[in-house]
Amino acid sequence: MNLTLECKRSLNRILSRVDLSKLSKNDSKIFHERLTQHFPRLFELLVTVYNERYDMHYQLEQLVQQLADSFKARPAAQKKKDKQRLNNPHWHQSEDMLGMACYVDLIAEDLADLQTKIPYFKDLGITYLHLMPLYKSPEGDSDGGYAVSDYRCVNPKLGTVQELNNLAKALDKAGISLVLDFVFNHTSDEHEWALKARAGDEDFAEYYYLFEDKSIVDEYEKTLREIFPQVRRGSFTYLEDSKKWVWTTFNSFQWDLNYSNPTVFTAIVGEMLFLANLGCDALRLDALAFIWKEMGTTCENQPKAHKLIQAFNACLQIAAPAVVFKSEAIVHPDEVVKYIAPEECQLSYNPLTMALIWNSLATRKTRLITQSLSHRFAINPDCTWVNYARCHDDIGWTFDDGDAGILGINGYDHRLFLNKFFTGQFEGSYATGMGFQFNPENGDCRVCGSLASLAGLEQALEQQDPHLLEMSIGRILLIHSILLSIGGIPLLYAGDELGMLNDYSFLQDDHKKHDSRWVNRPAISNEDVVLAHTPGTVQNRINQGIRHLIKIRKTHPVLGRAKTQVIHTGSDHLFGYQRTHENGDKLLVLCNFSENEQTAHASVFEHLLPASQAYDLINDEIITFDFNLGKTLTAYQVSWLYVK
Ligand code: OTU
Repeated sequence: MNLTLECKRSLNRILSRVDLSKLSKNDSKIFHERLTQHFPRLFELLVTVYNERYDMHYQLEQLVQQLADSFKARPAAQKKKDKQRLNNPHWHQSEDMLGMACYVDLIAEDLADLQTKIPYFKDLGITYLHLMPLYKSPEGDSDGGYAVSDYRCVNPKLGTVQELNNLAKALDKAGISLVLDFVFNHTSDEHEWALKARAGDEDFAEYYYLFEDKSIVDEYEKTLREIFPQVRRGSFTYLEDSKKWVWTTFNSFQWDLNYSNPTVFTAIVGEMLFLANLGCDALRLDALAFIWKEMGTTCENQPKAHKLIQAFNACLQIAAPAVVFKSEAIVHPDEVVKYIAPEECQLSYNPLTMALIWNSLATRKTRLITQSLSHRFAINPDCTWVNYARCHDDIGWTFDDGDAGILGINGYDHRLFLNKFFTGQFEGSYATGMGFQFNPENGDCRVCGSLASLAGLEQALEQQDPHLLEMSIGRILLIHSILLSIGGIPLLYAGDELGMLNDYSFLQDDHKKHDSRWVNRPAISNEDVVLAHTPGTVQNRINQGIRHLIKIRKTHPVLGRAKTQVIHTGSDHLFGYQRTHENGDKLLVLCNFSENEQTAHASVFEHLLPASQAYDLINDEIITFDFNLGKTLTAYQVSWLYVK
């Protein structure tokens, strides 16, 4: 098939039928240019996914109309940003970038009040703010907002769309990019589409996966992984009223959207562009691994899921190119990287580095992080990792069993150990965490807990033991030092910069007590902030330590858009990497993952040759290389050795 010819014909036909009259002359010119550039890709992708659908060409027409309408509705300020970002596609790689994720109502009263926190964000250096889902969602349990009842309506408890708009403007003025969730794998069962489907509307029934025949459900179940086995076994929920099974990968009130129906794709593009037009800079693609289902497979990371995400990306390039996608694929590392490309997701969470940092903290060994990241850290140079240690979710141990196997580590057994260690069930463990979604069938489990509690601060404070305190502070700063220096956007989870501990109050809340992820979603009060700003407190040492590292990052381009190479340190307890900027600047990073003094082999200095001295950015001193002794680091010490 001659795609280009067919594509041209298709576009011409579409253009003769859609109504572009509402676009201004200039907008019309831009829209046509972008269509010419991106329609061929979009066409090819949608033909691949929907070639068997009788209504595919009708849907294409609807889609182009949707793109034109959304572009028309795009505020002038956003259009201006489109231009700027197209001229500066690497904006997310700057050393100035620093992210934070927070819940609006756990850090402020509501959206209006959040504006009063902007000075705090600015003072810390935040330039990228992910506000956890703030859309209309069911009362009671809404999976922390990840069950969306209306993408175009802000949760009334948090405010209004107008207030969100105002906030977006204020953040923009403060140089902070706004990141919003694009929860497109599922809607809540209270979304208008779901309500209509439930009421028997045939068109809307096709928006979801509804089955009367249990044997189809059983057939799918054979190869599916259970994501929330403690919510309900399997991935389907029986609807008593309509006597049907509905696909619910997560909670029973989160209905998976049926993307095999192209109407769903078009409808969701409309919702996506509505969010883009609110003035956000990035959309976090929630649970993107699950959007395509194929019987006989795990229904995760399917090739057509990638095609669809690329198609969404093409739509964004046409109607809102300032916005980038962030992939939330918390899956096997081989699969994580498949979502990362300028044409798919420009940003991605880095779940492997996250898991391996915690792993090294538990084992005090760096063999697995070194072995894994030496061949897995590099991604497309136009794309950016989002490096995090904690977020609102659980921790899953998504390292590769092959990488572990090379080192003689049995992946399955090792995960059991990590779960025990971080839930404090392993003798000598310093961590205070909780299990999440234990699966009795395979023993699988994930871990929850705040960064500080998992790093030992909770236990140290309970025992009032100065040595344990020192060690936990050391771990907390070590973790942040890696996020801030390894390459990518460091993403702090609000409260971690204040040393916040686990919050057990969720156990008293009927809507939350079954979901231990709430233990790591503490409300942040002014007292917490004051404590962290009071000299002499543990929290202050953590806060000051993190701020010191942030300052260094922001003033050294080698910590921004620069290459990362993991190195061998000659010690099983030290992790090291080198950053190289195109201006010639180099940085050698060494981190000690143990409570004891450790020495890196002198060969690490070779990465900085021909220099014979480097500037220790953290300690603010010049160090001369000792080619006989190497470099010794104290417990949990980190060295950032910089050569201009
Ligand atoms: C995401 O996470 C969100 O981050 C969660 O907060 C939501 O509950 C969920 O989607 C549903 O919207 O299962 O435990 O990559 O790890 O997508 C977290 C696979 C989750 C999953 C991830 C999901």
